[in-house]
Amino acid sequence: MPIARPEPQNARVIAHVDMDCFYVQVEQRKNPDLRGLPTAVVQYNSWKGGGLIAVGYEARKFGVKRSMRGDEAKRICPNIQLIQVPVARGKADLNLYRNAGSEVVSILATKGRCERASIDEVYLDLTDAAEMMLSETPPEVLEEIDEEVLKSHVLGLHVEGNEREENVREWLRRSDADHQDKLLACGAIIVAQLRMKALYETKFTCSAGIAHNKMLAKLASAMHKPAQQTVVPSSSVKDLLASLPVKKMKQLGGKLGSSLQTDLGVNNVGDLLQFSQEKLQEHYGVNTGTWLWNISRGISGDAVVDRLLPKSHGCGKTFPGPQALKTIASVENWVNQLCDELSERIQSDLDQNRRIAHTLTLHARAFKENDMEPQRKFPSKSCPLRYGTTKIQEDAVKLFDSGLRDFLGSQHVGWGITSLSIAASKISDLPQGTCSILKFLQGKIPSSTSLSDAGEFHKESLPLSSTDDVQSKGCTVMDEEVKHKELASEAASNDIDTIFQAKPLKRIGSSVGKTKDVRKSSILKFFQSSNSSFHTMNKACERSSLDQASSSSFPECEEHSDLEQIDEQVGFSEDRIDSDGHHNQTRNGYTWGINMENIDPSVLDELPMEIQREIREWFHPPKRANTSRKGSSIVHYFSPVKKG
Ligand code: DCP
Repeated sequence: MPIARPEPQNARVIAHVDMDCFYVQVEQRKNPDLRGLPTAVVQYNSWKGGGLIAVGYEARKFGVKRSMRGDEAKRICPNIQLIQVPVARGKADLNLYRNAGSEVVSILATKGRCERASIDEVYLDLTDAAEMMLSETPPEVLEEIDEEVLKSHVLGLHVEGNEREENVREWLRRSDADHQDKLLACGAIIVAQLRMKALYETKFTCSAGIAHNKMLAKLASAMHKPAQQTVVPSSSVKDLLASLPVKKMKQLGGKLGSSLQTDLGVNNVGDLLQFSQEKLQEHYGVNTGTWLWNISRGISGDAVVDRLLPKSHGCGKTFPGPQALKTIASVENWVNQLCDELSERIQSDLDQNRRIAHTLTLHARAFKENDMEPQRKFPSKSCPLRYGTTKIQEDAVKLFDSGLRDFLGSQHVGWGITSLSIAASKISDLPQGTCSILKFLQGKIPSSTSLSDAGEFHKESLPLSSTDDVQSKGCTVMDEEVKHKELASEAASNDIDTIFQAKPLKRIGSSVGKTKDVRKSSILKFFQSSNSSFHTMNKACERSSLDQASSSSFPECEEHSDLEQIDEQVGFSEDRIDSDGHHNQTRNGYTWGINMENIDPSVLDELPMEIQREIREWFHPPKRANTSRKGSSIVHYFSPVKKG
């Protein structure tokens, strides 16, 4: 649902930058012989020559379109070069394109806040850079204006033939322009520079829109392609929207746009101007009504969010017609392959960006034979995400089983799956507070641990890997180079099991090459020294069998329609009386016997919320036993084996 946000008071300069025929450009960079030739990238499925997913501009001249299949494209453009998308695990592998997109993003992000909106497009907030240019070197004092800037399209600017560039130059340098237009002129210069830099460094061209908000910038970037840019002065907004079909507007492509057409007779966005805000609110509610009123005037306050990385990772596969999956074994096979890819991607996100995904979701499309309730959909299912391919696979299969049970209900009929996808979402940065936790632990841990060694502790809070030779960091100030290495190395760890295997760690900085038994500096060690009953867990950890620990627990499913039923299947926590008569809460069968009073509460405050909640519950169990199951991530961080 669109959200109505007023424009901020001060004028902004926002750019939307979109790569041109992106996958084709990536393939042409890989194989320069393709440059200049009509080219398209086709999907993995080779039926009728494969579906076209990207079409180069040379091929577009022949009428080749994305909706076509390869055979049809060949008919209308016999010389077309059809490049199959790379394949891994029996499906399209987009890593090549993702990485190419990241190359461009890293250049575009140098001039202001940057939001990566998709694999090949970003929004930039260039307000500060434009204001600075305006105060230091406004366009009117520039002796030279780059040709690329002069090729800009300025909406509403009257241009004629050869005078085009001259007219643009004049517009850019107008001393009598208002502040908003002057800012846009600076934005146009900055964006042209960024596009040139991207071309020079990556060999990719892109197109851009420059306006006062995201909505207008996005509309503008698509107006002149490839390798061009379009500026939207405020004075041109009314004309732009007057002739813009509603379906072309983001958020109006679906039901809302159809309703505007059929119920209100609105075909172009500008037609909305005839309706009062109250009238639109009456029809569509206060928020959507206000949003419609706003957009018809070019008002949109959405901020450019500082995000260079995707909000979630997902991968899927369709199985159309006869390819539908009809057995559990075939579904599991595909779920495993998808999980394999997902696991690799979230691991690389962790390694490179120190980000952890918290939720695993499985979506599917399905049908039943002789369906009596054709409208019943296969429910999407979610559970907390555990790192490690095997665990993700196990959980995803269980999510599928659960979804299938709900989908079939009491019916015993044949079924088929026509699409499967899994996603890792709720991605957050690794907690920052580990440094002071380390310092705290430092004080608690006797023996050889010195301040300079504190760096090793932080690893315990990560989903870690089985890298033998992992570098670690100190938690005080590091120089940039060290930080850089640290990101790669620290995150090279991907599975908590490793930590419990006491692998030697190699440090960087002053103590390079020094090795250390990680158990000596482990959070577990601290817990152990606090209370000997922790022994059970530590032993379990050393056996390093997170997989075993979790193998019997059903992942907690969050299904958006039927939670209760899932809860019955979750065997996650129970209260037990131990042999000494102590009341210990157990999780998956292992025992915690630590006194909450021994832990500085401020230290717990630095752990992720869900872990804090869980730890606190362990020590102060709620009256009802089974309430600590949701998002019990510490189990996923530190999962030991079941108590024998
Ligand atoms: N893509 C895809 N499947 C689709 C649409 C797009 O796999 N249905 C991929 C291929 C595109 C890339 O995403 O190259 C970016 O999509 P765009 O919609 O931005 O289109 P292009 O960049 O290919 O062309 P344009 O120059 O028109 O933006």
